[in-house]
Amino acid sequence: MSAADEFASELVAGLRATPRAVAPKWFYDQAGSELFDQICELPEYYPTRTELALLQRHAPEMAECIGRDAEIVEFGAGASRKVRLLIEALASPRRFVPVDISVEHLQAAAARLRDDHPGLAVLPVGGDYTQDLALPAPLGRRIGFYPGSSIGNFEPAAAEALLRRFAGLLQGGGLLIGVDLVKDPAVLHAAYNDSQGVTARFNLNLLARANRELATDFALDGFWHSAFYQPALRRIEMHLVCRVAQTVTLRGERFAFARGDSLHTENSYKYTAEGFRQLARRAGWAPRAVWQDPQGLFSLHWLEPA
Ligand code: AVI
Repeated sequence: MSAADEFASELVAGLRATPRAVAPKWFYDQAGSELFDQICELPEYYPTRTELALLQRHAPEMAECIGRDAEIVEFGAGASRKVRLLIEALASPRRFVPVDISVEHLQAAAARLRDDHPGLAVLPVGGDYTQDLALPAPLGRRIGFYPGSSIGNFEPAAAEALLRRFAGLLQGGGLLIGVDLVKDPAVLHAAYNDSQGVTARFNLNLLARANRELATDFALDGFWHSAFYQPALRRIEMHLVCRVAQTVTLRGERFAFARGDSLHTENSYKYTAEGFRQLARRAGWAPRAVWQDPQGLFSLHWLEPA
């Protein structure tokens, strides 16, 4: 199935469902990936800078956990900014394999990395790490890197399944994973409702992408971005809420939106460090070191196969 057919069939299923929902992986076309890179620079969006600071500060300890001659596989590599700090701290990494669904973005980031590290073998793999993913035969011990708390974008049961999948793909190697922490809801609210409206544009790009790729006719200014924290579930929810009633056609099927109807586009779960370690244990990992910033905003976990 082509990527467009897959997007169409998931969007049709999501629009038929009650409540309406679509997986956040569809945010990341070229425009969405660029908007996400802008989110990472926002003053309100603390996860990126906090995780970068943790990597800057603790990369030598992380490199010690990883060991020599490792092959690093980054899941959802995007701009591959964070892995640079790790690569610089590692002793003779064998190869870097960035995996991402947004292929153009991936290729551009891989080219930049090759320019900056001429001695490093970089082999980008375009694909969806939540589906069957064909990785090249490993060159040495394989270690996973999954920063950014993307694990938080999965329901806990799906997060557990993904951690198991990673264990299979890594063939006995460890996993370094970034996890956003439970905190003051006001800090979370600001991070997903930035004053420049970048997160709103990122959310709305999903509909713009559908219009571009699937020839749907969403009236973009007829939807607004809504993001709020659900304390009982420890998650941020993002929605696109209809403000002007409209009917949208997708692959010959018509979907009516009344004012106030919502399309749920993303969950972003937050964990306590211990809560995440328990999840990792259920997925067959043995949690080892944890690094956290002094304010307790974000964490990085080193997991080994149990
Ligand atoms: C990629 N992911 C971890 C981001 C998050 O914080 O859940 C995506 C995002 N959505 C809105 N802002 C950032």
